[in-house]
Amino acid sequence: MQEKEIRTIKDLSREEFLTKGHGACPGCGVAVAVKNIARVLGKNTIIYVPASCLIVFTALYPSSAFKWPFLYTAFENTGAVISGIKAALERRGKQGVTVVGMAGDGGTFDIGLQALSGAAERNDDVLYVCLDNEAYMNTGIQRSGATPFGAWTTTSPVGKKIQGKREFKKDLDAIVAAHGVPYMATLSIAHPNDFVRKVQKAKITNGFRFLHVLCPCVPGWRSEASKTVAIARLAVETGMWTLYEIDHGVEKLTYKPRELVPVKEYLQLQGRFRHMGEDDIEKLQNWICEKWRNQFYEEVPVPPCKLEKVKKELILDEDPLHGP
Ligand SMILES: Cc1ncc(C[n+]2csc(CCOP(=O)(O)OP(=O)(O)O)c2C)c(N)n1
Ligand code: SF4
Repeated sequence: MQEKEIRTIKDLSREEFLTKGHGACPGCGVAVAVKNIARVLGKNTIIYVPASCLIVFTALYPSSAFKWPFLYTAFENTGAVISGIKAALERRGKQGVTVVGMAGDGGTFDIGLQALSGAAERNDDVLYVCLDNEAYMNTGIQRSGATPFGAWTTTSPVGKKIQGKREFKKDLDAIVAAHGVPYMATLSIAHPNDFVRKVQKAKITNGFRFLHVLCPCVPGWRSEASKTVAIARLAVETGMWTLYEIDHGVEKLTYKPRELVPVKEYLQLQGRFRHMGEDDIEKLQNWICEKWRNQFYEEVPVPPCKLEKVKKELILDEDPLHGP
């Protein structure tokens, strides 16, 4: 059957597949992302979720907030399990079922990378979604390969020797792209039309598809629940998060900020960056500018990437939920 094309969020069906009754924190970016992905994927879907916040807040045995068949085994296995589910369906002659795995950044960037790479390299007909809240949140906020430079976590603490994470975020998208998969895209919950179009494309493409969603996390980012979407938007406006897709080898920037907002505006809404001094902010700003130049120089003019001098200390507009 021909899929109805989803061009804007208004084209989405009202039918929910992640229902009420889940236990996510108020303002959870993961919950917003999954709810909307589920509305695009629709009825004929099977989901696998490894250990992560998502499994804890949606599916503690024997109940589940998903209206889809649901499977869970181990943390590192998302890529392998979704490939296995699809193979079993094919063996039974069942067509038209979307098999989706939804893992956190810990389960994708770090612990699940091998299985993800295997499924991508074989071009298995599955959809892999990385719900990136930039740390191992479910087990108490430990740093992952996705945690940005400077961020406080329990394993990248703030003290005399180090001031938050010293390494920059791993470019997982480049790793996935290097497998030559048919479709991959980065998503933001603050750009709903771009979001649903990409999920729709991922749904109807054959072969391995990868969606990477930035998901602000209230306790982990030490932010206000009411600011989740604003923070997600600033991530894109500052260039900390880039919205693009690679569709059968054609790379396209799907949203280009008019000019990059200084990264400090993004940092100051989050307690995890509260300790950052001028030097570290400048390092992060330079990293963003370099990232733009490297990735998009050929295709789009580099947005003005001016580095403003920081005149005052970072100020949180409201108290964070927990101080570092
Ligand atoms: C092999 C293995 N190592 C560690 C754990 C413990 N563990 C369960 S959930 C989790 C953190 C998950 O982090 P992430 O994938 O980023 O998802 P989030 O909780 O942030 O949504 C860890 C370390 C495990 N279940 N299996
Ligand atoms: S800890 Fe973060 S990712 Fe986990 S449920 Fe709460 S807001 Fe969502």
